[in-house]
Amino acid sequence: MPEPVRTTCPYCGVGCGVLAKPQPDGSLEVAGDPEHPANFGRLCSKGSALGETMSLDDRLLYPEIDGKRASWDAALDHVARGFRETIAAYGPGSVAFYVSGQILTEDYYVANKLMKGFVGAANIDTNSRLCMASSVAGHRRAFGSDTVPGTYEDLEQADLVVITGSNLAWCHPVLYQRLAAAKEKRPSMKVVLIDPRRTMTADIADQHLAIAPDGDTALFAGLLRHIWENGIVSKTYIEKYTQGFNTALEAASEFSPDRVASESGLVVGEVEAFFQLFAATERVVTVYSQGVNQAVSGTVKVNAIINCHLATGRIGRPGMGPFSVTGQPNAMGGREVGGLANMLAAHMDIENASHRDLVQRFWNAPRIADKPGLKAVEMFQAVAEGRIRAIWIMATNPVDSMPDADAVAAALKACPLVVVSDVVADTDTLAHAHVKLPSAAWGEKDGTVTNSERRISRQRAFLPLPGEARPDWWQLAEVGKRMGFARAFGFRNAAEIFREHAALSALENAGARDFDIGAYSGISQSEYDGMAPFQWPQRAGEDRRRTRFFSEGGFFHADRKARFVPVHPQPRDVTGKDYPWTLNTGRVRDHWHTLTRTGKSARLSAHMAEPYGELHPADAARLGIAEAELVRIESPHGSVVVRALLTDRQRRGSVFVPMHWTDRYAASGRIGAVAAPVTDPFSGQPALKNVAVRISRFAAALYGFAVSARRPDMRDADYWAMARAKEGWRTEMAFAAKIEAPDAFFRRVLGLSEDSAVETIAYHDARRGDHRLAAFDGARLVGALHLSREPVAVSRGFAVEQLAACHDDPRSRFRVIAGRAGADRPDPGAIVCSCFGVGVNDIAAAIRAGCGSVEAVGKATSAGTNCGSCRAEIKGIIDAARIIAAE
Ligand SMILES: Nc1nc2c(c(=O)[nH]1)N[C@H]1C(S)=C(S)[C@@H](COP(=O)(O)OP(=O)(O)OC[C@H]3O[C@@H](n4cnc5c(=O)[nH]c(N)nc54)[C@H](O)[C@@H]3O)O[C@H]1N2
Ligand SMILES: Nc1nc2c(c(=O)[nH]1)N[C@H]1C(S)=C(S)[C@@H](COP(=O)(O)OP(=O)(O)OC[C@H]3O[C@@H](n4cnc5c(=O)[nH]c(N)nc54)[C@H](O)[C@@H]3O)O[C@H]1N2
Ligand code: SF4
Ligand SMILES: [Mo]
Repeated sequence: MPEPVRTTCPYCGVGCGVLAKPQPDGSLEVAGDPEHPANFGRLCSKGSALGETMSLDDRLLYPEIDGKRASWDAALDHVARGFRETIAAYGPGSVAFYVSGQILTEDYYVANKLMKGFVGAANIDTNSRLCMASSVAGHRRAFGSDTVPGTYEDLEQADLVVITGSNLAWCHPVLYQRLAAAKEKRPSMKVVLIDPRRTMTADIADQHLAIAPDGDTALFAGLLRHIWENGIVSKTYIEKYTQGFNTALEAASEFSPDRVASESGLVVGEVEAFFQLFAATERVVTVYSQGVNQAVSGTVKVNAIINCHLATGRIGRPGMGPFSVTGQPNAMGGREVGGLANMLAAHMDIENASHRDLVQRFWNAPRIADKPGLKAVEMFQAVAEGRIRAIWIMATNPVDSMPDADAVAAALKACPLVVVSDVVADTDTLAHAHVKLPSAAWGEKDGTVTNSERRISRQRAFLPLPGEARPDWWQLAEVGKRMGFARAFGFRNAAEIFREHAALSALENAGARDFDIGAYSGISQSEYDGMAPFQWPQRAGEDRRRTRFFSEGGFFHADRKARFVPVHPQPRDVTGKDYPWTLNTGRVRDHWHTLTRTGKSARLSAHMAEPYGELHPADAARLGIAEAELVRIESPHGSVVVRALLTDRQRRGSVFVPMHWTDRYAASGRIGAVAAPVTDPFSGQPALKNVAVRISRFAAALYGFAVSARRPDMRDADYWAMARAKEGWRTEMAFAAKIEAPDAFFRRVLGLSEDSAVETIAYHDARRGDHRLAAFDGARLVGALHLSREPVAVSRGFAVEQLAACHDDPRSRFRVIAGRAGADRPDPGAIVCSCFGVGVNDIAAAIRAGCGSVEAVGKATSAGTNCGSCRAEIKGIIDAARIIAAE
C-alpha cells in the first residue's frame, strides 16, 4: 500500500491537514494529518466525507465552445482572441476576471499578473469581495496593511473569547473544537457569542447576546467608551503605537449603555455584563466573520472591534487580538497575490506609485493598472450595461452566490463572451458560458493555500488528471501566451510560480511590508514538493519565527503607527412597510456553498436535505404558518419558496435562509436572488445578512415526498427540492393545485415509459387526498411517492433506506407504501451524526436509557465520536430532554 499523501482540506479557512489514501478500488480514504498545526489530526464532517465527493460522474472533462466539445487549442485560442479583440475595440477596461478564494495561490498569482500587468487594468475581482473585503478594508485602515495579527493558539490561550457574527461550530468546526477542548480543560475561560440567532456555537458560550441585525457597531463603540471610563485603556500602547484615539473616543462618547441597548436590541444589563467581562479580562480574542463583514457597515464594525483591542493594547500577544477568520481555503492566499480589484500583488497598493513601479519592473510588464478596478457587484452591473464585454469566471458560481443574482444571470446572458472554468459540468453559472474550461479538482492539482492564521500549506495531487482537465494556472498562462506575452507566462509548474510570488514579496521589502516569504524564493522543486506548513512572514535570512504581529507596534502606515477609526451611529433597520422582515443568510453544518461538491454525498445531504426559512414560532403564528409548511420570501429583486422551520433560536422579526440551494437542487431556493445589491461604501462587500423582505405562506394544495433510484423529473411540481440519498435521490415537493392523475405523475417523475416492465403498487384514498405509490424492478425499489394534503409525515430515513434494500417479499413492499419500518426496525429519525448515520430518535432512545452526557450518548450510539461536528446538537437534544423531563 503506498504512503498516504499529505495535503490540505479544500473547504474552510481553518486549513486542516489531510492524509489522502487512494484505494485500489478507486475510492479514497481520508484522515486528519496529526502533524498539521491547524488540526493536529482532527477533521470535521465535511473533511471526513471528502472521499464521497470525488466521483467523476458529473465532472466537466473536456473544453467546450458554444456547447460543443472542442480541443484545448481551439478553446484557448478562442478565449485569447476574444479578450484581445475586445480590448482592441473597447479598451482594457472592457474585460474582466472574476475569480475565487478556492483557487490556489499559484492560480491566483497568474490571474492577477495577467490582468494587472499585461491587460493593464484592474478588473479582476473575486468572491472574496462577498466574504472578506470588509476585514481587508478594516485592517488596512487600522494597520496600514491587510494583516491578521494572531494565531489559532490565541483562541486556546485566551481567558475570554468573544465570537461575533460567526457560527464557528458549523463554519470553522475544527477551530471550534480546539476552542471547546481548551475551555473544557480550563473552565475559567469565558466565551461570549454575539449573533442574532442562538446557533450551535452557543453551546460553549457563557453569554449569548441575541443582537439585532447590524447592532455590532453600537455595541463595540459603547465598549470603547466603557473601557475608557473604567480606566482600562493602555495609555502607553496608545501613545507609543497609535494615532487618533481622542477622535475615536469622542465619537464613542455618544454610545451610552442605554443607546447601545436600544441600537443593538439588547437589554442594558446584558450589555453591561459583557462590557465588564471584557474590561476585566486581559487575554481577550474577538473572533469575527460574516455577521460582521457582510454588512453596509461591515468595515465600520471591523474598526469598532479593532479600536477596542488597540485601546487596551490587547493585540499580538498570546491569547489576545482581533481575529477575522477567513471562509475559503485560500481567501488569504488570494489577498497575498492581490486578487482583489483594489489591491496590487504581494500586499502592495495600487494607489502607491512606487509599489506600481516595483511590480511593473519585477514583471517586466508593458503596463500596470494604475487605479482600482470594479468590485464584484459593480463588475456584474458593468457586464449588464455592456461596459464589460468579456468575462472569465473561475471557481465560483455567481449566479447563485451574488446578491441580485437574477440580474447577474441576465447580465451574463447578454454578455458577448463568457468563459467559465469549473470542475463540474452543470452549474447555474456554466449554463451561461460560451466557453467551458475543465479544471483540475482537489486531489488532482498542486499548489499552496493560506489559512486564517497566515499558514501556508501545500495541496498535493494524488490522482491523475481526468479527461482533459487542466490546472487553472495552466489555463491562464496559456491564454497569456496566446495574447502575446509568452515570456511572462512561460510557467511550467506550480513551483516556478510560487518562487516568483515569493521573490516579489521580498523585493525591496526590508520590513516595509507585512507579507514577505522571501525565504522561499529559491526553493527547488523537491523542496516545494516536501514543503511543510509554515506561517508568514518568513523573510530571507531571518530565522526568528515570528508568529504574531503588533504587540510592540510596527504597523504599516508610513509612521508605523496604527489608526483608531472614529465610529458613528450607522443606519441599521432596512425594513419598511412593504418589506417588514429582515432576511439573514448563511451556512449549514454539512454543506459547502453551492452544493457542487457536498451535494454529491448522501451522508452530508442527510443533515439538511432541503432549503428552509428559520422563523420564530411566534412570528410564524402571526403569519399563519405552521411547522413544515412552505413559505415564500420575497424582496423587490426576487423570491424563493422554502420549508418553514420553526425554532426559538431565531430572533423575532427575522428569517434565516441558508445560501446553499441552487436551481440544480431546488425549484426556487436561490436566496442570492432575494438579496439586494447593496454594499459597504469602503469595502464594496454586499450586505447579505440584513435584507428587507416580506414573508407569506405558500398555499400548497398537495405535498409530496419521493425517493428514486434516478434523478427525478420534477417539471410538473410547483415546489421541489432534491438531495442525494444512498443509491438514489430523495425529493420533497408541493403543488399549488391538486394533481388529477397521481399514477401518471409518478411515472413521469421516474421517467417510466408506458410499456416499462416495472411493477407498480399503489394505495389511494381520494377522499383524504392520500396517494402512495411504489415501483419495483424485481426486488429493487425504483421509486416511491407519498402525496398528501398535509406535509408528508413518512419517515425520511426509512424511505431512503428502501432504495438499497431487497424487496423480494410482499411485506417489505407493503412497508414501503406504509412509509414505516416494522416494529423490529426502529426509525432513526432526522440524521444528527452524519459520520455514523445516527438520528435524533436513536439519540433520544439512548437518553431515555440513561445516557446523560454527550460522551455517554457517544458510547451507546457512536454519535459524535468521529469528527465531533454534531456534538453541540447532541448536547442540545440532551438539554431539551432534561427540560421536558422537568416540566
Ligand atoms: N459548513 C460550512 N462551513 C463553511 C462554509 C460553508 O459553506 N459551509 N463556507 C466557508 C466560508 S467561505 C465562509 S465566509 C465562512 C462563514 O462563516 P460564518 O461567518 O461563521 O457563517 P455564516 O453562517 O455566513 O454567518 C455567521 C453568523 O452571522 C450571524 N449574523 C447575521 N447578522 C449578524 C449581525 O448583524 N451581527 C452579528 N454579530 N451576527 C450576525 C448569522 O446569524 C450567522 O450565524 O464559513 C466557511 N465555512
Ligand atoms: N446569500 C448569501 N450569499 C453569499 C454568502 C452568504 O452568506 N449569503 N456568502 C458569500 C461568501 S462568504 C462566499 S465565499 C461565496 C461563495 O460562493 P461561490 O464561490 O459562488 O460558491 P462555490 O459553490 O464554492 O463555487 C465554487 C465553484 O468552483 C468550482 N470549483 C471547485 N474547485 C475548483 C477548482 O479547483 N477550479 C475551478 N476552476 N473550479 C472549481 C465548484 O464546482 C463551484 O462551481 O458566497 C457568497 N454568497
Ligand atoms: S474544519 Fe472541516 S472544512 Fe474546515 S478545513 Fe478542517 S476539515 Fe476542512
Ligand atoms: Mo466566504
